[in-house]
Amino acid sequence: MTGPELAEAGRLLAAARRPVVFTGAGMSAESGVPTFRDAQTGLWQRYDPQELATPAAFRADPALVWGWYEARRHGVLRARPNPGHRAVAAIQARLPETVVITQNVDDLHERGGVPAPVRLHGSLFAPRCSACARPAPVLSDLPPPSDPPEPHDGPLDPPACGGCGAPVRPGVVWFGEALPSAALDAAVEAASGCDLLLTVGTSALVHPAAEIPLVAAGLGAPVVQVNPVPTPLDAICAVNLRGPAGEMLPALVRAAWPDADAG
Ligand code: BV8
Ligand code: ZN
Repeated sequence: MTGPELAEAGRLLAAARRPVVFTGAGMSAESGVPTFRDAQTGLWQRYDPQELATPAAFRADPALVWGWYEARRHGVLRARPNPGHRAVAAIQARLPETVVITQNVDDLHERGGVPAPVRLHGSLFAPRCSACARPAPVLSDLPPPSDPPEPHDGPLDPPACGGCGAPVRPGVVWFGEALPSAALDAAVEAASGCDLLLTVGTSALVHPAAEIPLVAAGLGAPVVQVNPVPTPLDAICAVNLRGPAGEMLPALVRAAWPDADAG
């Protein structure tokens, strides 16, 4: 995509000093990490992700839910950051006040050069005890990603907490659970003070995360969306870049800073 949209988005980015980059599952789609909209594979296709990602599902069948998260963690370990992740890092390198806010539980922003994104929904790499919240070791039975193991695809008993013996759970936010208040506060603060919000690869259907772009727009900051399809955010966007993040974000960085290396 060239044309007026990209030029306008590039102008807005070049003029920004405190941008927010807000990302969803589409950010990692080109890295091979399925989005929540994508059909699940294997055993998991029988389940609705929004049902599996709940405290009730874990209570009912800990091995099923732990197995699902281990399968997703294996998938992320085999994945690589895509040019979109690197372009986000290039924006932050150019504009140090950039705040990256993600709904994703993969670690591809960090591996793509953004050391500390604001994580609204937790991480696949921060397991903790489901009873006493004691952090649990990330299973290091996995060899380095260079030689990824056979994908795990089935129920798996969660390990027991080293402190109280209760089942360990994934360090993610499940539906019906509150977001970590520090992360939510940091996200609202960044969106309230930003001079541009870039929303990338989100369907903006899950709350309260979906309200972050509205906070920025409500305070007059321009919003630029990167998504191959329309979303509920279209109406508040100054520019809609209709395409995949891995192509649109490097093109946007080049449009803003023609001399820049888009990462
Ligand atoms: C809570 C971690 C209360 C786990 C996740 C208000 C209105 C309506 C409902 C609610 C509301 N407030 C609360 C609710 C209930 C619920 C909710 O929002 N339900 C929705 C479904 C209606 N919210 C909650 O339960 C939240 N908690 O409210 O607690 C409370 C409060 C105080 C005290 C106690 C309790 C918790 C929500 C968090 C749940 N956890 N993830 C896990 O990952 O397993 S949410 C999870 O789903 C993701 O993190 C993400 O947020 C969401 C998926 O959305 P996206 O990331 O946008 O991905 P999606 O697949 O939908 O879309 C992908 C997009 O990318 C598409 O648009 C596609 O076109 C695009 N795309 C595809 N390829 C590309 C691309 N874009 C660019 N490039 C590409 N290549
Ligand atoms: Zn414990």
